[in-house]
Amino acid sequence: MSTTLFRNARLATMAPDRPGLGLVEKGAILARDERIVHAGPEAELPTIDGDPRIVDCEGRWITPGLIDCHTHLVWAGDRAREFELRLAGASYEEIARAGGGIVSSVAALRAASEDDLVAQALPRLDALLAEGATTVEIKSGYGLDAANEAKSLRAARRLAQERDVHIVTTFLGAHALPKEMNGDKDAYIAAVIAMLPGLVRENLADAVDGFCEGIAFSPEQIARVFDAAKALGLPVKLHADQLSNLHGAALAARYGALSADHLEHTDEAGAQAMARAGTVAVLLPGAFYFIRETKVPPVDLFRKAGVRMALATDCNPGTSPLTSLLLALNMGATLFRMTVDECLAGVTREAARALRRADIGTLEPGKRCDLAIWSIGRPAELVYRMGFNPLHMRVRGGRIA
Ligand code: DI6
Ligand code: FE
Repeated sequence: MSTTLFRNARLATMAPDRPGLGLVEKGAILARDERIVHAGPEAELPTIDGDPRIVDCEGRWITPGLIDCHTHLVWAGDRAREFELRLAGASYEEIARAGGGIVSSVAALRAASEDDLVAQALPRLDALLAEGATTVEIKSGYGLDAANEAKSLRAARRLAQERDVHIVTTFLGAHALPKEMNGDKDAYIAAVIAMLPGLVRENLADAVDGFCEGIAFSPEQIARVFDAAKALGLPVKLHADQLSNLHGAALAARYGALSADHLEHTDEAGAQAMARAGTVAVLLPGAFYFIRETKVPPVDLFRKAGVRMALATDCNPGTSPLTSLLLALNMGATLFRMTVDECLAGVTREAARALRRADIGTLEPGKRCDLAIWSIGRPAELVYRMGFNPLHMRVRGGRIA
């Protein structure tokens, strides 16, 4: 058994039973093996038997390790050319309809080996880890056939062997229509459903996602995928109401989804349905910023209805080539007018909820000792600054990562 004491620290515990960020001045965290046994005032530490390893935090702040609960981190190539076309006036939807967009990333991913995918994803993962991430969700959705979706998810799983991080995988077969389906979305949805049992057998997917949008799949088509996922015991989540209101948030809620994501066009009924179902709103300001959307997600409706809000990078090659959770925090506040407390909860406690992970996201006894230790004067600095990384140390399972 190994015991580690992080002392002389200030804590933002994010504990739900404490107000705001659950702050503790003169705090300490005691970890036994992978778990927290004490997170609170140093003066209230339990007696420690044996000879703990002691980390003097010199007054620094400790938050839970950050959680990026929505990324498409595994892809091949880049879409910088498309970026230039958009700068010249083309819209995201025009590019998608002309065979660019997601479909061009599909060709690149199919041509890449699993090793290539791991190698190309690692620098992006490293950027997230360098800012204190300890858990990262990764979706497939650039393979769009059984072999290439499985290859993507295997590459995602392998990242957890290459780096000290927890990876959660999501199957996003219903992301876009591949060329070879010749416009037949229903036939492709049937193919997506047929991919599920194999992915389950290989334990490649922790959840199932879809893209519900005019340029992607209809609510009815997504419902078919969700029915199949549910029958196999897989939780679902949804890219919903990003570019238009197809009532994706309500659809996600109807299926008890872990989260509904984007939500720029969600209406009051959608927010209320999410609140009733406990579906987390995952807000993605990087995509909003990058494709220059003008309609912000209805944060106030979410607050009023009691919908929990998470923030994530949506790291992907087309609409959010963002590998900074810290910048996502600033964008959540600046673009969406989320409070500092909401932003910080959004990349810790609420992101854990969006992944239905009860063992991470707060600093409380019994939770995994995944920490980010910051050289800052107060937690609001993490949200306030832009392009500055004050991470001092990352801790995973009680060990310095
Ligand atoms: N919504 C998005 O913003 C990304 N996927 C999705 O469903 C876009 C992905 C891409 O353009 O490559
Ligand atoms: Fe996404």
